[in-house]
Amino acid sequence: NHSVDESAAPNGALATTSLIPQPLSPPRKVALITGITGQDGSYLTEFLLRKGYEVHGLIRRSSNFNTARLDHLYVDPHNSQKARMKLHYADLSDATSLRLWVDSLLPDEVYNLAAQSHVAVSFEIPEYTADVVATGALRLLEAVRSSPKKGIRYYQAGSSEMFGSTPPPQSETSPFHPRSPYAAAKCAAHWYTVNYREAYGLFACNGILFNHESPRRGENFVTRKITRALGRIKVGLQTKLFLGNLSAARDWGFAGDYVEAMWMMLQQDEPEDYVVATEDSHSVEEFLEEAFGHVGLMWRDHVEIDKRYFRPTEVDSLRGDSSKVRKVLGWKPRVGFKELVRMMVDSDIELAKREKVLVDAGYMDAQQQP
Ligand code: NDP
Ligand code: GDR
Repeated sequence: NHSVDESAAPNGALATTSLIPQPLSPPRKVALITGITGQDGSYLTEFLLRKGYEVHGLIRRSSNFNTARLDHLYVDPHNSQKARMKLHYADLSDATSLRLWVDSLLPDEVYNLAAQSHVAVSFEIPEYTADVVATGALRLLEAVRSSPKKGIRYYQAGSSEMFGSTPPPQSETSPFHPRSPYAAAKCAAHWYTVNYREAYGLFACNGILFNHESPRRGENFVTRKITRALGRIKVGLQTKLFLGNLSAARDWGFAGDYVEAMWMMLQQDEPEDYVVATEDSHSVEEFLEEAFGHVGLMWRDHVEIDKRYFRPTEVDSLRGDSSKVRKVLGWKPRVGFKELVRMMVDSDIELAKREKVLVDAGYMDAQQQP
C-alpha cells in the first residue's frame, strides 16, 4: 500500500512514482481499547488514528446508542479501505467476550479504559463497580496473558483516587489509601497489573492519572456539571445549580493531553508505572469562581448546596508530583487550569445556545436536556 495514498498527488505524479520500488511501510499497528465510548476513549482513538493505527473498540450493549463521542470518527465498515476504527460488542464483566476479541484481533497494544468511573455512584453499586473495575481488569489481563499473540502491551487506567487520604503531593511512591469502593477497586486493578508484569513478564503499565476534563467529560462529574449548568444559566434555560462539597481540591488537566501519556508509556523499552498530573491544584469553589467569572456572573447567585452530593468518605486534596513522567517520557501538559475552564465553558455555552433555539421553537422543554 506504499504508493496508493499518493494517488491524489497533483499532476499525475503517481504514474511515474508507482513504478519505482518503494520501501515497504511497516504493518499498521493494531490497538484495542475498552471504554472507547468514554471521554478518554474518544481522545485516545483520535490520537491513535492520527498516528496511523488501526483502532478496535469494545463497546457494551445499551438500549440507547452510546457512541456519541465517536460519531465524528465513524466510517462505515463496509468501506474497509477507509474504516480504521472498528467497534465490537463486549463487556468487562464477560471474560469470554474479552478473550474472543483479544484472540481474534491480535492487537499490539491494549488500553483498558473501561470502568464504572463515578466515585459517588460506586457507594451505591459497590459490587458492580468492583466487578467491572477490579475483576474486569483481571479478566482482560488473563485474556492478554493467554493470547496466542506474545508481546501485547497493556495499559491500565489507574487513578489518583487510589491515594485517597494520603496528603499531597502524591507520586508513584506515595501510599494508597482509597476512600471509596471505586478507589479500592482501582487499587486492586493496579496490583493485578503489577503482578502480571512481575509473574509473567507482561509489558503492562499503570498510568496513575489525576483528574482530566474536557468538553466531552461526563455531565455528572463536577467540572462538566458546572460548565453545563453555567451555559444554560447564561442563555436563560435554568437559574440554579445544586452541588456538594466545594472545598475538595483536585489537580485538573485536559484529557487530550493525558491520552498522549498513555501511549508514550507503551512505547518505552521497559514497562513502568507513571503519575500523570499538572501539579496545580484548585478547589471546586475556585473552579466555580473561574467559570462564572469568565462570563461575568457570580456563582453565589446560582449555586445551592445539596447534602445529597456529599460522599460518605471524601478525598480532600489531590496534587500530583509528575516529575517521573516529565523526565522519563518527556511528557508535559499543554493546557493549564484557566484555559481548561474557558474551553469547557465556551463549548457549553454553544451547546446551550443550540438548546435554546429548540426550546424557543417549541421542540424542547427547558427542563429537558438532549
Ligand atoms: P468514562 O466514564 O467517560 O468512560 C468509561 C467507559 O467505560 C465508557 O466507554 C463506558 O461505556 C465503559 N464501560 C463502563 N462499564 C463497562 C463495562 N461493564 N464493560 C465495558 N465497558 C464499560 O471515563 P473516562 O473516559 O473519564 O475515564 C477512562 C478511564 O480512566 C476509566 O477507567 C476511569 O476510571 C479512569 N480514570 C479517569 C480519570 C478522569 O479524570 N477522567 C482519572 C483517572 C482515571 P458506556 O459509554 O457504555 O457507559
Ligand atoms: P472525582 O470527580 O470524584 O475526583 O473522580 P468528580 O468530578 O465526581 O468530583 C470531584 C470533587 O467534586 C466534589 N463535588 C461534586 N462532585 C460531583 N460529581 N457532583 C457534585 O455535585 C459535586 N459537588 C462537589 C466531589 O465531592 C469531589 O470532591 C474523577 C473520576 O473521573 C474518576 O473516575 C477518576 O478516577 C478521578 O476523577 C481521578
